[in-house]
Amino acid sequence: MDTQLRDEHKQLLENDQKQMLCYGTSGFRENSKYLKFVGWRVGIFIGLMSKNTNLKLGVMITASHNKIIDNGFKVVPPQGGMLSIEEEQNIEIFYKSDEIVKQETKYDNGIVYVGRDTRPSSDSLCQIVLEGIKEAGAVGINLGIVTTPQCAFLVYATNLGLIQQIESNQLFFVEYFCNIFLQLVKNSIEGTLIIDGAEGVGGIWIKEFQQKLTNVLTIKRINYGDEPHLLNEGCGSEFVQKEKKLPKNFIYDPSYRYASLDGDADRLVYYYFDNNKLQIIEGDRFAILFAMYIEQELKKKPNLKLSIGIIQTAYANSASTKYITEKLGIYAKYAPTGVKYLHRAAHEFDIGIYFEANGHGAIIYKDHVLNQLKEFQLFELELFLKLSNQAVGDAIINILMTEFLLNKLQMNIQDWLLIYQDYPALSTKLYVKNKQIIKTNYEETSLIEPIDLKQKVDEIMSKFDKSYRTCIRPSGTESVVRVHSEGPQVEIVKEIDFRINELLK
Ligand code: 16G
Ligand code: ZN
Repeated sequence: MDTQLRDEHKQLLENDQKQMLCYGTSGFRENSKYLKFVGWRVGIFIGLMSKNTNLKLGVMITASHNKIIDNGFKVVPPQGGMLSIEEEQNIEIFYKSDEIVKQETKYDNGIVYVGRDTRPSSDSLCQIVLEGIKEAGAVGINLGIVTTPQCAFLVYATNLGLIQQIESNQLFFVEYFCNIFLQLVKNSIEGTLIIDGAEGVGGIWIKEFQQKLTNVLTIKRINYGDEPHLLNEGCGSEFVQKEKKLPKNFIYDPSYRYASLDGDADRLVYYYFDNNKLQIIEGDRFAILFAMYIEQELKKKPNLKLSIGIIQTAYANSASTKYITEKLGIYAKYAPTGVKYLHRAAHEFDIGIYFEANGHGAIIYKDHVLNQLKEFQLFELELFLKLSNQAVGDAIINILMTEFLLNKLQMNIQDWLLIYQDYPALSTKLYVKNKQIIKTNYEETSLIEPIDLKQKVDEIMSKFDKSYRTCIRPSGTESVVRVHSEGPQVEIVKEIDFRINELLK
């Protein structure tokens, strides 16, 4: 079976003049027609990994906000989060190797949970992953259609012993978080929240939350997955945030709050629409809202010393970074684009808050934090942190945290937008043949190679005030180079963007 699948795979790639796949920013991701063999090898690899560690692992089958024809595999390590760099390299080597060398595993048993999104290819890819797991002599458990953060949380919770048998406990995720939310929010929250589910899995699972929370939170769902063939089309967070357009089936009411999820429910944006103007709450503002409340609570107990850090990427609006460091007095740090880098960097703090501008994000905290909060009688903050999904950034859970805070701080979306004003910014992309020649520093804030390009960029930038910046980086998901420029005046930002794009052509 292995040889046959591998030969088929290689032939297919050769016909289309494609290279073997890489385990990239968000796992293996490609057009689903290339993924059968990949899924089989991923299954074997993870089965063996579970048998070597005696821990439960997970695989999520999704291509998130990408086209419906695409799909992918994201491996969920025992503690949630992402694989280490070494493990990523190992899985890629394992997939690329000509033959599987039989190996003795440390333990006889292994368990792997497999979740999938609503894509048409997801079911058959799930079956092939399960076969791979079986081939490795481990047990594969089919979680069915779940969100990416739900899959990660179930793996995390089962390894912690919070949950015994996932098979008979599909709703554990919903019950666990609704239970905490209902302890936090006693009275009903005013207004209506419209959630755009991107016609994907998030829209489906929101229904469970909607029913359980009906006494405290009024949710209306749009694009909730009854038209799964329209996944991410004209709806969802990627569409709203990148195109700066309202999702299909939008229901206008100036008193409503709006939120959009992406195709696997790990990204979230909120927005406000009035007078024909759409104003979007991106990741930076979630980080600030969460941090403001945490700071406010911790200030009540000056003897409680906890380190807090906010992790952003080079795409964060500089006005947000300025607000975090100057107004909130919180340490802000950049990590490279991609959840895995932010998640890792956030672990350096007692309480680490990370968000990408595109709406991926979470609060993660060290083990001792909850006990300390209890000791200092900060019970509400303890509950708030417990509400955050520790396994990975979670759009649905971040909605609950946001709804609690807006209500608690008596803020509406306009107030949230008024906390600070974004600098005008422009993000553009340019199709290039060889994006790999572009190298940046670790934070992706400045260009390192090619040297002559760097010199030209520096020359352009030297003509403008220091408050203007531009970053150029190769995309990890497309054959493009991305340019992000910002500064106080929109006309100048446009000029910078134009000149940089000309250089790259
Ligand atoms: C992936 C990443 C996302 C990142 C995006 C950048 C995960 C789960 N997803 O979707 O965090 O923002 O790539 O794309 O890590 P780019 O490299 O094309 O700009
Ligand atoms: Zn996603």
